[in-house]
Amino acid sequence: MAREIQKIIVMGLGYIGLPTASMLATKGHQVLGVDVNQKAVDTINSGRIHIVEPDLDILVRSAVNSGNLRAAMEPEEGDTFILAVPTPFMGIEGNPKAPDLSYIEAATRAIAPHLREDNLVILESTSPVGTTEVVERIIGELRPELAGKVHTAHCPERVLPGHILRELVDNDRIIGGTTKAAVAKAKALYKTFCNGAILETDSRTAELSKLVENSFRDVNIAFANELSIICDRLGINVWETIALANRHPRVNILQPGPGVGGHCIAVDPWFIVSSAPEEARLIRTAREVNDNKPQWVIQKVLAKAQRFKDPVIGCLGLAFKANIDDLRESPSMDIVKHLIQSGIGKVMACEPNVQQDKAPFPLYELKDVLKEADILLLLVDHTEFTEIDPQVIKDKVVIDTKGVLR
Ligand code: SAJ
Repeated sequence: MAREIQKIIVMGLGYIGLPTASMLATKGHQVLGVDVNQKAVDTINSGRIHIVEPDLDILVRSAVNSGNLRAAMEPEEGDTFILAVPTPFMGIEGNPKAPDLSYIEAATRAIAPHLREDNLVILESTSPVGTTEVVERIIGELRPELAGKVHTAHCPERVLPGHILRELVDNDRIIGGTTKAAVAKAKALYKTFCNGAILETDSRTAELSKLVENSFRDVNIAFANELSIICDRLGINVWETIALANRHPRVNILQPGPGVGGHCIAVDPWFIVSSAPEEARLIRTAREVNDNKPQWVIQKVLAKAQRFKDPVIGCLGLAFKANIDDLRESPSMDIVKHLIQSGIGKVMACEPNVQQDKAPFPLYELKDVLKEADILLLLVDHTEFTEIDPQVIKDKVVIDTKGVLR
């Protein structure tokens, strides 16, 4: 059967929407990407990108040059609509971690006037259970004549920042439709670019599966972080302990660090807690363990700093994980900001992946930090830091939150 070329409207041109829109365009679909940010729209239309992700610039350029991808501030009619907008926290007093669905609701309202019978609406945004039904309800309210005639499905994104393009193609994909027809339509579309298995389910199960994936990782990182604190108290090397325990055929402990950053793993578990506050006890505790780790690191540094009259504290790494430049929700940023505010001494932060104008405090070259620091705090396992010669730092107080300066 010949592959159907569709007109696809992608709402939200961020880390998920833009790669997905470009990928679909390079597979021959006519794609309109929609974003509320005029600058992002202009940048994309000129074949460039406004976010950092390896090789995305090449994909976007080729999609725009082919004529199959364009960006705009408003949607239009199409065959399939993909919602890839953020789901942050509400941040309200009393329930600060409740999910904020306003972007999804606004995107649904924006596409509603353009919907036609037999259209498919796919929610890709990570969402609390029941959100796909909310999308369906809004459409039903705004376009009652289309009730039961527009298909809706949840196809959660699962790509790892830094490897988005590879994982977009290779990962298995969950498709949760509110009807069987919705699943079949979504499956046909994802098959045009996805080599992984397409796994079919209902929308609520798909929503929870996505949240569960990130919660699984969060709980396991919390286990590692708690172990690191226990080992510190007992004077045992946590990295060696984990490496040894992981030699058991059914043990696979993750790695401790300065805390959990990024906009997914530190956020999504709260959506489960929000839906089942009494039941999600372990998931909530894991979040709290990970959120408290930066404070523990800060206290560790402050305690070591007592030994010095005017300590120079070298902080290695600000990004939320290794070999990326993303500072958002980074525990390292919080730690460095707090150390600067504490006035304990001179804080020299080093982040080789970030230009000075992107950082809210002075950045230093690695060689200067290694020369001047009394205390060396390793926060991110960037390659530049894992290659530091142990001889150069042998006389310093080293606090290594990632276990790479052994
Ligand atoms: N981290 C640790 N120890 C570890 C692993 C990670 O402390 O052993 C920390 C990292 O340093 C970072 C945070 O966890 O601060 C999150 O990093 P990550 O690499 O685990 O995940 P993200 O946030 O970049 O992407 C995750 C992925 N989810 C899973 O692996 C289950 C990705 O597949 C999702 O698509 C993405 O969330 C998302 O968008 O939901």
